[in-house]
Amino acid sequence: MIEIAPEVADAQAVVALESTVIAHGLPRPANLETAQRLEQIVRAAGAVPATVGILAGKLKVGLGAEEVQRLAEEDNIRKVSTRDLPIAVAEGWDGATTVATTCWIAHRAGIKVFATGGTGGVHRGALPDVSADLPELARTPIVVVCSGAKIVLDLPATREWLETHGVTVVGYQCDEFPAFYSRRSGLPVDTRANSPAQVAALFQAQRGLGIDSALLVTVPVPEDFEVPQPQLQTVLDQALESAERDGIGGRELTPFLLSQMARRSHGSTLRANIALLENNARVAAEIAVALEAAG
Ligand code: PSU
Ligand code: MN
Repeated sequence: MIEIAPEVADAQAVVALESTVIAHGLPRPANLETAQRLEQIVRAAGAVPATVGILAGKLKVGLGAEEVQRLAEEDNIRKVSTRDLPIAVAEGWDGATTVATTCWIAHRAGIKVFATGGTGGVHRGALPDVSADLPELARTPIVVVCSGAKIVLDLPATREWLETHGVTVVGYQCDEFPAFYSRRSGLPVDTRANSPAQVAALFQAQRGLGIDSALLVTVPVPEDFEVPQPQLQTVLDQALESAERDGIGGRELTPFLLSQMARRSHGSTLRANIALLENNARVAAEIAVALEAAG
C-alpha cells in the first residue's frame, strides 16, 4: 500500500517531507512555492527529497511535481493523522500527511531522516488535546528535524510528555528547546549537537541500543526571521481567544491558530515559518548525508 518513487528507492541519503504543512499549514501561493523550494534545498545539500502524501488512497513516498501541486491547490485534501490512515486507504482519499503519519510512512519506506516545521504537542486549555504526533514520535525510530513544537501549544507540558515517553531531544547548535517562531522557550534539551556527524552518532547509538523512538533534532528559527517576543505574545493571545470564541477544535485547531497569527502579525509569523522550514530541510539533508557516510 506504500508506493515509493524509484528515485527515492535508489537513493542513499533521503529526506522525507510532510504535506500537511503544504495543504493546511501555509496559505496559497506560498505553500506550493515553499514545497518546491524545500525539495530544491534538500537536493542542493546532496540528498533526495521524498515528499509524502496520499492520493486516491495510495500512500506515496516521493510525490511528483504535479502531485505536490494537487495537494497545494485542491480544496478537498484531508488532513490525515494516524487514526485516519485505514479510512484514507479504504475510502481512497486524497490527503496530506501530518508529522505523525509522515513518520509512520517514511520509516516503513526505509527513510531515516524527516524534516518539518514544528511538531504537534499538548494543546493549551482544559481538554487534554494531545497531538497524535507525540505517540508516533515515541514509537518510530527516525530522525525528526524541527524547530521544537508549535508555539500555540503548551510547551512545558509537551516537553514533559517527550521526557516521560523517552524521546531524546537534541538542540542543534543551541542549548534550549526552540519555540517555533521564537528561538527560546526557557525549556531544556537533553544534549547539544554542533554538527551533522554528531547527530548521526546519536542516532546510531540509539539504533544500536534498540531504542525505537524518534530522535528529535530541534533547530531554532534563523535569527533574522525570529518574531520579537512582545508581538508574538500579542498575536498568540488574540489567536487563542478567537479559537475559543469560535469554538474551533480537533484537526482544525492548529491550522486556524497558525493562519490567525499570520494575519494578525502582517505576515511576520508566516515569514518565520517559511524560513525555519527551509533551514530545517537543509540541516536534515546534511544529517542524511552524514548518516550515509557513517555507514
Ligand atoms: N509544521 C509547520 N506547520 C504545520 C505543521 C507542522 O510549520 O502546519 C503541521 C504538521 O503536519 C503537524 C500538524 O503534524 O501541523 C499538527 O497538527 P495537530 O496539532 O492537529 O496534531
Ligand atoms: Mn488534536
